[in-house]
Amino acid sequence: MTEATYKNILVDQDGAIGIVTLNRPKVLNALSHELMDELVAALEIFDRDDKIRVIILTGSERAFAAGADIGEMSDETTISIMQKDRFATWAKVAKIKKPIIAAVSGYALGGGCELMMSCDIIIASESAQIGQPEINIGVIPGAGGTQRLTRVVGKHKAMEMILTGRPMNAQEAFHYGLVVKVVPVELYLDEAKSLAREIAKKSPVALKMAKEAVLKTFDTSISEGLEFERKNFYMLFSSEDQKEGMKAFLEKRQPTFSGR
Ligand code: DAK
Repeated sequence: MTEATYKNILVDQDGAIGIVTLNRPKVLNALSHELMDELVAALEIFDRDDKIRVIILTGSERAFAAGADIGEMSDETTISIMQKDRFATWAKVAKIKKPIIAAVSGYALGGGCELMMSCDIIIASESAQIGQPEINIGVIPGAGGTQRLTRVVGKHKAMEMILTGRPMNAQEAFHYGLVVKVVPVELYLDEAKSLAREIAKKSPVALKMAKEAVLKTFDTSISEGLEFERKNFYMLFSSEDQKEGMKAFLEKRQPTFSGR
């Protein structure tokens, strides 16, 4: 799959920032199989591209994504949905090694919320509506919602959201630590880009090690996590970026990180 063949997403580059925009406006960016295949392909290309240091994932002002494509799912059976194993594709988003910032406006529902939570930092516009409404169509979250949402907002809020299907607005999402900043609608992408530019100045090797260590929190004990962190910390002392970063500090100048 190449950029020229994408039908459901747009890809763009702004300096060291790779931008993927979900683009199925007629169905509020419903996450069809084809869209997810394209999204994973685009993210993996950016992940391998040395010129890209940070990725932004966004949608439109009206919708980040209103969920998996219900039309595609409605006739599935237990066996057919298991055999398709779409989860394997979704799981690849969480395996991207570079930082991903989600710039979210409008609806981020169901799979849209789950996709957003697979990203590393979330910036929201004031219009964001974030939730897991699957209960309203007779199912439950299937791409990580019960686990990732609960770990961020806590058991009781997650239960309220998942059992009622009611979304939270941007301010609530900020209050619960799901999004790091809420800005007026016209600014959410600029805000994400400004954050991405700040992060893109850091050592790409250190960013990768830091992301990996933070994510480790979610599937390990504190002692194993601390050990993992320590090993990544030690490993960075074999990078040129560590030498450059510390030398630049001592020489009172800005570092230039090569990613080696
Ligand atoms: N799928 C397909 N089409 C959708 C859609 C969706 N999720 N959401 C909206 N659309 C379509 C609508 O059908 C409508 O199409 P037309 O009628 O114009 O042809 C168009 O987008 C505009 O939507 P509305 O007319 O409904 O617009 P409103 O402003 O009135 O309402 C809304 C916006 C977001 C409140 C409403 O559209 C809505 O409730 N949408 C569904 C939200 C939802 O239930 N989302 C959760 C879906 S379940 C898994 C991976 C992922 C998942 C599960 C497993 N594995 C890897 C195992 C995820 C599951 C889900 O996300």
